[in-house]
Amino acid sequence: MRFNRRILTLALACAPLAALPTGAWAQQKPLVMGFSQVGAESEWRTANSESIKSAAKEAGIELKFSDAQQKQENQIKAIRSFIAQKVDVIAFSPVVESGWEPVLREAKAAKIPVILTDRAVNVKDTSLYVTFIGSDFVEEGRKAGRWLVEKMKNEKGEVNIVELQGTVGSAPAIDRKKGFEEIIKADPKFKIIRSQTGDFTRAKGKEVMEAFLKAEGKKINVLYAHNDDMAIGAIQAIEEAGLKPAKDITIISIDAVKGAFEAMIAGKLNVSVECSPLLGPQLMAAAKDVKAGKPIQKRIVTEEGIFPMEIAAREFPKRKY
Ligand code: GYE
Repeated sequence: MRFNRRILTLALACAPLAALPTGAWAQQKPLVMGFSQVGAESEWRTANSESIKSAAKEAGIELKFSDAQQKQENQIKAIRSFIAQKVDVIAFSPVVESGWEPVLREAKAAKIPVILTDRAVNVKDTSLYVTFIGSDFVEEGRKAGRWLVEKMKNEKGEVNIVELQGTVGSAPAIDRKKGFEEIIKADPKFKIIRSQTGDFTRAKGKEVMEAFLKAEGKKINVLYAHNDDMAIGAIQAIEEAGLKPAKDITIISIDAVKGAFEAMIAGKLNVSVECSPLLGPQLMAAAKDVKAGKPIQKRIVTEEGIFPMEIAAREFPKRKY
């Protein structure tokens, strides 16, 4: 009898809690996000990871962060592990565009929403992700192209361009090439004489530029690099070949990270098109909205500008990455 009464007292004490609506319970638990990052290949990526980590902290979101070292298989493994751990939201920056359907279908079957950030995927069924937050890479390529067309408008002869592409099959490499070509093809004097991947890294950028210089030498008028790190590596190769970067060879790159500003201020890089890595706050806001069942835009585009060397010193103190 005494035993029963105890149980009864306990049950009564717990009753007010049990009566709370489930939504209120859910709000007390921190939202858990599994994030699969591409790697640590560039200054841009370092700033991006930093932005995501600090924004998660700020938003009170528990972040499970996984670095894929530029390998799709590692990203697929990480996403599967997030599904097994039953996280609330999965976010990732896909290293390449294709090959994501199976794992995204697994996430969907587990009812875990997926947010894409930075890079896009190429899937037929767009219900496999809730939104894509990031830059318009085709437009970045166009900005690079427009800058070059303007700079070379009085040039009568051929303009020989070498191109350092980003990671093969990645959205920024595909789109930055496309946007740039779309603009320069209007004038046949522009010719891309060599184009190869430098995998978005300084080391590869330098190595490939060395090969370009060996093959083409003084014929090269312009270098178009899909990111600043590859341009910075290439600048070293150009100097080692006894040429003057930004003078003998006009250099255009993308990202506008601090390293690019330093190169512009030193007179070694002509222009960098901005690509903002500070996607963390938007990502966390989107995750909260998705979890709260609020409607969310399918595409959230980052706004960005372009910085020629002439204004680099003035802009540098304002830069956040
Ligand atoms: O431009 C490059 C990085 O996906 C936009 O990846 C990103 C690119 C960025 O490695 O520096």
